[in-house]
Parts: sequence; C-alpha cells; structure tokens
Amino acid sequence: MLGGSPVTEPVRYSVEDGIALIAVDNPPVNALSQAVRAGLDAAIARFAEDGEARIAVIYGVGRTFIAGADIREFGKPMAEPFLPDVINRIEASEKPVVAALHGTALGGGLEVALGCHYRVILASGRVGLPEVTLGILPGAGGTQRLPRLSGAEAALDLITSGRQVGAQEADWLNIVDYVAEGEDARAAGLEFARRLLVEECRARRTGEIDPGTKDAELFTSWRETVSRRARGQLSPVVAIDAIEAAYDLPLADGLVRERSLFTELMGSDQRAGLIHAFFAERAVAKIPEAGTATPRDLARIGIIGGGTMGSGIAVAALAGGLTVTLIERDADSAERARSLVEKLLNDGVRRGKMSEARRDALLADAFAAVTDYEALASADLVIEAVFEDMAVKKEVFARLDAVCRPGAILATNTSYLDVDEIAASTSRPADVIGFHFFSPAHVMRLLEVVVGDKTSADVVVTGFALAKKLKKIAVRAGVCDGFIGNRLLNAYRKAADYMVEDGASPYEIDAALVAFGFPMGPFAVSDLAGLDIAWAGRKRRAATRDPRERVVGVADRLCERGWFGQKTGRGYYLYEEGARRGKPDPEVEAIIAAERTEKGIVPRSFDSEEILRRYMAAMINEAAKIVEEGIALRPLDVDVTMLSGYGFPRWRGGPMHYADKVGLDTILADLRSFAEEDPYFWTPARLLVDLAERGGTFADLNKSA
Ligand code: T1G
Ligand code: NAD
Repeated sequence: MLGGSPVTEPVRYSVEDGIALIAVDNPPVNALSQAVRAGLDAAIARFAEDGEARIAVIYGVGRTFIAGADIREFGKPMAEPFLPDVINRIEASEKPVVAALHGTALGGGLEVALGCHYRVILASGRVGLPEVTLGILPGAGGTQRLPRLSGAEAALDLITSGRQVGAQEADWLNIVDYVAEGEDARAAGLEFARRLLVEECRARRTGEIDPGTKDAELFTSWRETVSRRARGQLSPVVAIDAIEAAYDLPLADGLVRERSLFTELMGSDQRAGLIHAFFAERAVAKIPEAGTATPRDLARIGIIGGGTMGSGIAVAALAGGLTVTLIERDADSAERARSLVEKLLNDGVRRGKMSEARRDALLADAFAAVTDYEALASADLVIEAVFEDMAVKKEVFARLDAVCRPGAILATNTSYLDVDEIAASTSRPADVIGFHFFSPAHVMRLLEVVVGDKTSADVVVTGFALAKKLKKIAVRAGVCDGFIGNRLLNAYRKAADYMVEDGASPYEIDAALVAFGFPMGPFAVSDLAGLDIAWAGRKRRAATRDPRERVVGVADRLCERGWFGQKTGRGYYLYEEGARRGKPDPEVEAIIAAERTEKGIVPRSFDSEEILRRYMAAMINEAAKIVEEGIALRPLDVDVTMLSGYGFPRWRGGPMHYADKVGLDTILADLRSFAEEDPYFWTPARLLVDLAERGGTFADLNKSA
C-alpha cells in the first residue's frame, strides 16, 4: 500500500455458513461513534434482506466488545442515527441476533447486547452500566430492558452504582445466556449461533418480556439509600425514576421517559464535571517523560518502616503482584509490622477482595518483615516510610545507598520534606524520587510522583508504571512544601482556621463543606488524621515562618491538652467510647472564644455561602500558584489530586473545573476583597489575575499544555 494508513470500515458485514457476522471495529474501545451507529444500522438492514443469512452475531474487534457511547461526542449536538433507534431496530429483527461479548461491554455497549435476542460472553468478560458515574443514566433502553431480564433489585443495584460484574455474575443475573471458554468472541458467537440454528430458535425480544408488578416499597427504600449515598450527585437518584418507568409504562413509553431523563442529565453541570474527571484521570499520565524513557523493571520492592503507611503500601504492592521486603527498626517492630500487614490482608479476605488461599500464599512467599538492610541488596525499588524527620530519613537513605544495587530506585513517602535534599544526601540523586501515597495506602487511589531536580526520566515513568500495577492514579508533582495536595490542604485549612477565629464554629464549617459534597469537613478530617501530625509540622516551621503570616492558636491549645482527635477521644469533636463520629464539644467552643478574646477579635457570623467562598478561594488561589510554578503540570493535575486524594466531590470536577464554572472574575473579586483584611494570605496569584483579566479559563491551559 502506498502511503497513509489502511482505512477500515468501523462496522463490517460478512456471512459464514448462513451466519451473518457483524464486526464492530473502532479502536481503542469500539465506542459508539456516529459511524458505528450508522454501520450497525446498515448491517442490520442488510441482514434483513440477506436470504443467505439466518442468524446474526455482533462482536467487537480488538480488546473489547463495545465499551459504550463515544464520550467525546457528549455536549455536542447528537447526530443520527440515534442509538435507541438503532437498538430498537436490532430488537425488531425478524431473524435472531446474538451478541458475543468480551472485554468490557459497558453502557451503550451492554444496551446493544440487551437489544439482541441472545447473549454469549467469554469467561473473562465484564458488563456494566456505568452511566451514573458520568452524570447521566443508561439512555438507550438499559433502564427498561435490564429489569425485564434481571428483575428490579439487580437493575437498581447495577444502574445506581455503575458497578461492573464478571461473566459468572452476569449469568446468574440472567444478563447473558451462556459463558464461553476461550479468548475469541467471534468464535464463541459463531459456535453459539450454530447451536441456536440447530434448535431452530426464534428472535426472542427482551422488550417483550413482562416485567411483572412493581414493588413500590423496594423503590422507596432504594431512593432513600441512594440519595444518602450520592451526597448531592443527581444521576443515581434520577436513574431510579427511569427504572421505575419500566414498571409503570409500556416499553415504548418507558423508553421515551428514559430518554427525557437522560437528556436532562446530559445538559447538567454535574455531567460536565464527571466527564472532565474521566478525561483528566487519563490525561494525567501524559507527562513530558512519557515516550522519552522506558520504565525500569519492578518485581521486588523494599519498604522501610512498617507503620501506618508502610504496612498499607506493602499490602497495595502485594495485591499488585510485587514481592515485598519490609525493614523495621528492631525485631519487635518487624513483628508488629507483619501483623499489621496480615490484619489488612484479612480485612481484604473478609470483604471478599481476596481468597484465604491467596492471602496465605502472599504471606508465605511474597512478604518478609526483617531488620537487616542487606535483605534489600537485590530490590528494584525501595520506598521509605519512616518518621517524618529529615535526620532519620537521611540516615535511612545513607544505608540504602550503601546496600542497594546500582539502578535500584530509592523513593521517599515524605508528606512535606524536601526530596532534593534527601536525594543530595545520596551518591545517586538521579535514582531518588518521592512516591507520596495516601492513607490508607492500600485503599486510596492517589499517588503523587514527586520529581526532584535530578530525578531521571526513566525513574519518573517507573513511578507511573508502579501506580498502574497498584491500580492507582499517578499525578506528577514538583518539589515544594507539601507538593500539590498537602500544599493546597495547608492553604484551605488556614482559611478555615481564620474563619473560626473570626467567628465561625468548626462545626458550621464542616457542615458547609459536607453540604458541598465532601465526605467530611476539614475539622473532622483533622481529628481523623491526628492533630499531633500538623502540630509537629507547625513547630518545625515556627522558626522560619514569615512574621506577616496570621497564626491561629486553637489547634495548639487542643494539642497542649493531649487532644489529638479520634485516637484520644477528643479533638475538635468529642468521641464517645468507640464512636467514629464525634459530637460538637462546648469546651472546644470555649477554648476558641478565649482565643478570640485574647486577640481582641469580636466574633461575627458566617453563613454557609461565605464559608464556601473563602474556603474555595483559598484552595483555587494556591492551586493557581502551583500551576504557575510548574509544581503541577496543568490545572487538571490539581483536579485529579483533589478528587482522588482529598475527597473533593467528583461531580464538581475538581477545584479548577469548579473555578472555571464559578467564573475566574468572581473568584478574583473575592480574593481582592479578602486581601483587604490580610494581603499576606489572600493576594491573588498572578496566573489567576492574568487569566481573569483576559477572559481565559483553566480549561484553556489544559488544552494548550
Ligand atoms: N468514548 C470515547 N473514548 C473512550 C471511551 C468512550 N466511551 N472509553 C474509553 N475511551 C478512550 C480513553 O479516553 C482512552 O483514550 C482509551 O479509550 C483507552 O481507555 C447511551 C450514554 C473501556 C474499561 O463509561 O471505563 O454508553 O487516553 O485508558 O484502562 O447509555 O476506558 O488513550 O486517548 O481507560 O483499558 C459508557 C468508559 C459510556 C466506559 C477501558 N461507557 N471507559 O479501560 O483503557 S455512556 C463508559 C472505560 C453510554 C449510553 C450511554 C474504560 C475501559 P486515550 P483507558 P482501559
Ligand atoms: P508511623 O509512625 O505510623 O510509622 C513509621 C514507622 O517507621 C514506624 O513503624 C517506625 O518503627 C519505623 N521506623 C522509624 N525509623 C526507622 C528506621 N530507621 N528504620 C526502619 N524503620 C523505621 O508513620 P506513618 O504515618 O506511617 O508515616 C510514615 C511516613 O509517611 C512519614 O514520612 C509521613 O509523613 C508519610 N505519610 C504519612 C501519611 C499519613 O496519613 N499517616 C500520609 C502520607 C505520607
């Protein structure tokens, strides 16, 4: 062939032994672009006319069956043919149509399959209706057809959670007719179709199944549970209305109702926020080092320190298939670390994430907790997670430098300390990097990959490869106090502390942020993390603090009383014996009042809107500085950090997406007015001023970066 790449039709039609084969070929995931919809439509029309073909099989070419609608088309006017119509025409076919599923048949992909008359799936395949996670609902018949096959309860579960189920569960739920062995969906579809031909099967339409009578109580109780769980997100709740229509209306009217709810959600800000989050999570992997370097091998890793973080990292690494050697200070600490790891693995077994046999095999063959650094001589990577103390860390790195082989990566899990200073204390700064995990490390999805001055490109891409193995999202960060996430946290925590000193109660602030969609407010989070950690940080920084900085003493007063939060039963909240949720504490309010009096502050009231404006302005302003300084590559890296590490409500898209939506001019006006009280803290970042003044957005920077 001369020049150019071969052009393939996204949908191809052929006939083999009386079986029409309809191949969907639209890499990478066979999304239902306009061309695919039109191709499917044409193929079904051709099948109807084709005297040679008695049955049809729809399958996907490449890694998966159809993974859903083409998300890139969202927000643009929809072009015909519309998917619900295409699926209706498949279902209406007089001759039977089989869907042969493999990979991930998601969203519109599963809906196509539900419109087919029979479904076969490879044992490795998965299905799901993830639409609510994108702020919409299944809009091509999923809410009407799934309950007809699986019943109301299963449909409510799958559609409101968006969770994927494996082939076996799909079979139990009657979503598929047959689970086939092997790797070849086309072959499985052909074989199944041949069997159907022998049995002289008919076109068996899902839409013609009687869904039965509605259990009204079931819907009421799901509405309550889902509304509570959704924390302000609309789509899972609206999806229940659509499923209910399957019981209240005939199919054709139910489909109309589904479509109208779908269209409403498609136009919502929440949908825009969730789609931003989807693409941002994929874009964070696009870093300057990608493509310029190959990741180093990762099989055996070492971890220094088996406390809160070290044990969690060990479990994440074991689950990701790595061999882990953990080093502790002495035999007792090593034993404690080992039992911590065992406990976390047991939790996994209890939650059904891991079998007992797998846990036993991991503990016996893939994990060791020891005290001798020599055990790290052959490690590919060592992650240090000892106390947050520069001297202790330097001592550990000196020992690692002495025992580790050349080419081994030496990483620190420090939360705040200078990665360059740690690197400089070794003979191999190019191999040193920060891998900032979040607590609990086997659960939290974020990994900040902190790139030092001298870190080599292949070490950076190895960090991203590690995240993939551990099923985490890596975000590239530069070196500064707190990197991306903790630096932002410090800024908005200060804004919260200032409001407390000026008259708001910590409980009002927490309530305002929970109403915004955070799972917890900042003061409840502090109590959970332990107030002593931040206290140590404040003491460390006291000597170098800028005298212009406003300092609030409330947290110090609590710590001086030994109130470190949940673990001591008292912090900002009072925790009754064993309780995870605290109650407001009048003594804390008295301590705050005393601090105000001492500083001569006359308290004023803050409504939830002002609380939110100040909190967000502080977060966004610091984020703008972080982007301006190149600590974060783009605004979207900040968004992903806050979404996956700090509980920022996903449907709001992250702080930068939120800022664009509010309007940068509004944020700037707020900052300028707050700066009149305290210019040191509130002076707007230059980037924010520049963007606001020329009518730009953070989204522009995502595109151009
Ligand atoms: N549309 C467009 N692009 C998509 C896409 C989609 N649906 N899914 C993935 N991509 C791109 C993705 O951006 C990336 O691009 C590449 O494919 C590989 O993805 C009517 C309205 C399928 C499980 O929600 O869950 O149907 O970054 O890196 O880890 O009711 O992608 O390489 O340029 O994620 O192997 C419902 C979303 C749509 C599925 C594969 N479907 N996708 O995971 O690869 S709504 C979804 C996924 C709908 C109907 C409604 C995953 C995956 P790039 P990847 P992966
Ligand atoms: P931790 O106190 O729970 O655990 C530290 C462990 O290191 C202890 O078990 C201790 O025995 C061990 N240790 C100390 N010196 C050692 C040495 N020289 N050799 C071997 N082991 C040694 O602390 P943590 O909360 O797990 O924090 C560890 C690091 O992770 C810190 O740098 C911290 O800033 C960072 N971090 C913590 C969190 C968090 O939420 N806890 C989150 C992200 C990062």
